[in-house]
Amino acid sequence: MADFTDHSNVQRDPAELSLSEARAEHAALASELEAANLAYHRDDAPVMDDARYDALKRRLAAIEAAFPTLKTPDSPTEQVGGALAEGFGKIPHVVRMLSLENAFADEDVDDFDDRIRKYLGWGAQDLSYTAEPKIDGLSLSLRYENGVLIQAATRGDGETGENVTENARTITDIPQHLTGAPEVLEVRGEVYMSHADFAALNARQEAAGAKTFANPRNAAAGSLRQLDASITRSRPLRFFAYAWGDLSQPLAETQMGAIERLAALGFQTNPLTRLCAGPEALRAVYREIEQRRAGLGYDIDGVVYKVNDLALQARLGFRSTTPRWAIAHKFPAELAWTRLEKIEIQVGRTGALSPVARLSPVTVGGVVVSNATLHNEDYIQGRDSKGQPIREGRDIREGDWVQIYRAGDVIPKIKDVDLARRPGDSVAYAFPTTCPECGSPAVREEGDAVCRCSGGLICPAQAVEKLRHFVSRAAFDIEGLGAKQVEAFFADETLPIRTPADIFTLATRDAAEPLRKLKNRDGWGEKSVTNLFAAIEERRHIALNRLIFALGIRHVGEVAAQDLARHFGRWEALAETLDAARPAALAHRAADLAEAEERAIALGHNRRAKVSEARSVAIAAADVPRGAARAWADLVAIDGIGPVVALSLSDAFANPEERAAINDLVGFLEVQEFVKQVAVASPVTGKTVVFTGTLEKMTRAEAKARAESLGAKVAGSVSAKTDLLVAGPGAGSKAKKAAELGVTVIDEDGWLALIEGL
Ligand code: 3BA
Repeated sequence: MADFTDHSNVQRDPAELSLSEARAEHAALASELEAANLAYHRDDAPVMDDARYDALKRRLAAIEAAFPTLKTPDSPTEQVGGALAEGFGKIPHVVRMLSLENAFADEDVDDFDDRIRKYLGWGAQDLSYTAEPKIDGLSLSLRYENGVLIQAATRGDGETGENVTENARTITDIPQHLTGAPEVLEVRGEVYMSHADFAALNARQEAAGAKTFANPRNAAAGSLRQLDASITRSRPLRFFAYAWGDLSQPLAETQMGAIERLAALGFQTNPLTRLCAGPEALRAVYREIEQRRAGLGYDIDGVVYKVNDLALQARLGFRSTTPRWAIAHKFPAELAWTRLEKIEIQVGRTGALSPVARLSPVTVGGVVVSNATLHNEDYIQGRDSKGQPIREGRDIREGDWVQIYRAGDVIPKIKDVDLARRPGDSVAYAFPTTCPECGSPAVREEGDAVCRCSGGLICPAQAVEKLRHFVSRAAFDIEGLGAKQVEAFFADETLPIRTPADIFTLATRDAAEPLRKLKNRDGWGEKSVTNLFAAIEERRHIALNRLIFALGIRHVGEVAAQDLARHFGRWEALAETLDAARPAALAHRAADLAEAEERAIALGHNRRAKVSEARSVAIAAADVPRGAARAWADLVAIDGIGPVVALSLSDAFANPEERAAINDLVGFLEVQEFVKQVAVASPVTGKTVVFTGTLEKMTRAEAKARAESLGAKVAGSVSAKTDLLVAGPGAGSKAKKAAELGVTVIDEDGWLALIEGL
């Protein structure tokens, strides 16, 4: 991450400051950080994003390094990153709490309907949806057993939430007892605060000299997450039910029916929930709800559409974290004008140079915004990725007045620039040609919108971002070693962590006990250090997919990592295949380059330099050994792994520094073989299945997703490894080959019978 602050004046080297200047800046920074800490931890109302927080803290540390007398025990640099929300127990969700995919444009609604029809192989048949306001609150899952409320949990990360049972019991909309409910019933919905209650609460808070809340959502979150339930009781929270989790018996056959059932059981359900026959009707409800928005008396931020038929919902299932059968159509984001003070460059994990606009702080939709993304060089210049003008071609410069918007929880963006207010002496922004962090050349490859630092692990920004990624939740997820801590370790002189492998030598690094070195540093105490070492030790055993994801290789996300782990099973198998495939990977790149050049030449562009590069790579890779070709074919045949991912992996493994870091790391680990996560052991678990011919009761996509969710591996072609061929009408060569190899062949009905009831 880049080292910056968005103080409007250019930052001076701390060594050049006088003591009184340093003291003044130190005091200002310290108070800003303290306010941010309180806002974040106590009020659940962040006033700045992590990047800015970190930058301010680093500036403070730099000043303290130059003026050690300013470093007092109560300095924010002496405080631990951020006390986590302690005090609430954790509750694993029996049924995961998913997220909602967002739609912004009317066309997205048609796409949603199209995608569903395609997935289900649904022609012009009726397909109805529900539409309901999207409440801007926080999700809560309530567990009832034999009609008695026994547990309430926040969403958390979707897998595990916080136990807020005592607090939920104080909410009058939440029944403590139900009559006629299934034995087990988890009701899910949104906790929120009405506008009137919010205003009254803030008035009371103000009169009592207590802090006020920025918006109803923050007030609701802050009120629900009180360790003292009597405080929650005094806060007027409400609850709308709209979904469910674990169930001993279905609630109904349709979404609408289920909502009606929840209402009959005594829950508040949203009165604007409507049944719609298709996208056109959905858009009509969207406009109706949008019109009534201001008069509702509570905040909503869009309309949620869901497939009405629950059997279809089940068939559609979900993709990684979002159901295929639901979408949130968000209202247009709020806009605000402010001055762009400075354009700064952040360097990401894969070296991408991302321009960020440092703004004069402005409130957009209840949140103070002081940064916005500028995407890339073209975006600043007023062009999109295809070279078409955006903002009618207007560029963005330092000192410009820009219009900011926030869509959902994402980073604020810039919508427009006001040329009438552009200062006379302004100059076009010159995108850097070297990495601002390490000075290495920044290169932009043919067809890539992004300019990248070529420094690799030499670049401190890339190295630290890789580490942050390495410890992230879906990667190594080491308790007590989050992004903030790992950054502090990266900068540390006595006991540094510069590479992932360093994490695993931390406890035994040198003769002088690391415990003593760590203790009293950054708020570490004896207990937290011991816990940290234990947590690291625990992670020496790591799942293969987590390890692959943790390496932070470009294009290798959680899903690709899972696909690779499922295919190779063992780390060694992956590494061996990648090594073997290297010559073929290079040949693939050469062919790609040559093809791009041919196209360029055909278009009359002069690209001699590039052509010769392509040639030299092609020559280097001329005779691809048979084994390499086979390994490459093995790699790109994996479902979900295309040449882009395969090449990126190959490059990472072939890069000497990167490979050394990977090997060092793996040397400390015991990589577990990939285990398929299947809810039920099925007759197809671990089997390799091939679908061929026409399927009549489901689409290929659905068949594949279903087979995989049952633990099967779906392949595209029949080989000796195939266990089962599902052949529909028109099956040709694959059926023949299966017969030759003695592979079991069944038809679609046979397949459905096999997996029935699972
Ligand atoms: N419906 C939020 N998720 C929602 C059940 C699905 C869902 C929501 C919704 C996933 C609202 C994501 C968190 C979550 C319960 C998972 C709604 C609203 N439906 N009406 C489709 O009004 N905010 N949020 N909550 N399960």
